Amino acid sequence: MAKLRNARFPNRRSSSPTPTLILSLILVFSFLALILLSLGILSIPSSSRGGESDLHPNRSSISRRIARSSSSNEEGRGEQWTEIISWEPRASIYHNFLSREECEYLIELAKPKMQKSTVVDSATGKSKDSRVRTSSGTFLPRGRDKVIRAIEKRIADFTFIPIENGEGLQVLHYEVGQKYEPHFDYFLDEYNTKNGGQRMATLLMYLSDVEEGGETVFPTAKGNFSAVPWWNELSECGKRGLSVKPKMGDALLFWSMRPDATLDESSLHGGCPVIMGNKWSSTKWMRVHEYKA
Ligand SMILES: O=C(O)CCC(=O)C(=O)O
Repeated sequence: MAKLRNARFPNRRSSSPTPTLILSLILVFSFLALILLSLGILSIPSSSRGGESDLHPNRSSISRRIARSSSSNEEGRGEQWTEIISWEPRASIYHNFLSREECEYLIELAKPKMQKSTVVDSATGKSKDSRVRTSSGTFLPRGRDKVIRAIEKRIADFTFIPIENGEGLQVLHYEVGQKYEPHFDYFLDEYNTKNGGQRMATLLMYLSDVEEGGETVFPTAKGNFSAVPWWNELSECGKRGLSVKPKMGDALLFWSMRPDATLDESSLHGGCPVIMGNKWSSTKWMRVHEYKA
């Protein structure tokens, strides 16, 4: 009987792993996990609402995400990198911020609603027609749909300014000869700062390339602006300051306020006349406080 029992339930000591073996295996796996963590191949999931829905991810998570999408191109946006172009005003370009599909989507959404652009009357704070701004445009409400929500989330991640502080996206269209003379984005009247306070920063996203002209120019930027690599490609207007040539998908971020919250006059900027082609862009103005959309 005893023999039979032994046959059905073989001797544990001879075939099951010993405590020393189990301990060694745990040690080896822990060691491997530590190596993978230190190489960044493995990551510990964040406990904060799934990570992606955070409004304020830290810098390393952004750079990891950028690095990941640039290597696998998983979002169809091409290689992404940022470039500081000026400290006065504080301005940088985020290359390939939007995909071609996102650019085309915004244009198609805006097209049926385009109206002649207006400017703010600094005496009354109300919108008025003006010869300084000859483009056409329309606003797309904040959080309007999934695509816009994804873009607005990306803007918040890049700028560290909460989605709630942003105005709706404005889509602009400039035809040949159309322009926006140099101006400030901040307000000098009380009427326009009641909702959300002052405009602190602007993100200009280029939805199309422009064959000639149409640069965004900062005429009072400090620094040697003729040193930019694209100097020879600029129009006469573009050579009047630090200029950015529109390139589909690129985004230009600049700050209208300094870190000490004073208004930065070097943020004066304008859209040069388009000489050849069409210019489509989208502007996100960001306020100091929540902007009630
Ligand atoms: O189109 C541009 O390059 C400039 C646009 C602009 O100045 C604005 O939207 O405030």
